[in-house]
This record gives sequence, C-alpha cells and structure tokens, in this order.
Amino acid sequence: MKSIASVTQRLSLAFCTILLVVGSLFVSVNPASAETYTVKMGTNKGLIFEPKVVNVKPGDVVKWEVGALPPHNVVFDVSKIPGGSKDLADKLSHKGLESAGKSFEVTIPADAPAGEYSYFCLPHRGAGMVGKVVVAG
Ligand SMILES: [Cu+2]
Repeated sequence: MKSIASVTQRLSLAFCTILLVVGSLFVSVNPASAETYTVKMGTNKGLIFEPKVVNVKPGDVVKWEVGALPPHNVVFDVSKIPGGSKDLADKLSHKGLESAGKSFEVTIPADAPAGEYSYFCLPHRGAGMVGKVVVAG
C-alpha cells in the first residue's frame, strides 16, 4: 500500500511539473501583452497630470485616477492628435467630470496612428492641466 501512495505522489508531482512548464511557455509567448498605465489627475503638487507623459503602444490601457482637487476630465483636442480624426479624439476622451475616488480607463485602439496625443482637463486647462500620450509605431 505504501508503494501505491508513493507512485501517486510521484505522478502528481510530475503532473504539477508539466503544468508549470506549459504555463510558463504560455507566458513567454505573450511578451507583447497589453499594459495599463495609471495617470493621477491632480496631486498634492497641484492641478497637473502625473505623470505628464505616458509612452504606450496600441492595445495598452491608460487609467486616469482622480488624485486631488477634483473635478477633472480628459479631453483630446482633434487638432492635437495624429491623423486629426474626430472619432478617435472622441473615443479617447472622457468628458464627464469625475470626483474624488473615481477613475476611468481608455484602451488605445489597435489602429491608432503613432505619435503624440495632447490632452487637457477642461475645468483646469487655463491652469495648465495638460498631458500627453505618446503612441509607439
Ligand atoms: Cu482638472
């Protein structure tokens, strides 16, 4: 009876090893998986986006979080994005004003042209609350 238990133990160990190897293969074949970048809207340093510039690739997610001094929003100006598409500017923008504790996420579309996308916070644009998303080619 002891030998059966020992065989069972060895088999389960082998099974776990196979799972681990297969699992790690799966992870390594997806090096270009999407990432999420978090940007604070308003900090104890004032009416700013922190970080001011995020470098992303199509498919990545940018998460904007209200930090301090709400309300805030994110507006991409059609004249300050590559290609000048109003649809794309609208898709990236989050015009609703968000209060403390709120956040929202925007996925950079797979077909977003490479380049610099400038945006601002509508209520605090005059105070210099502007940021930039740089999409890699
Ligand atoms: Cu703001």
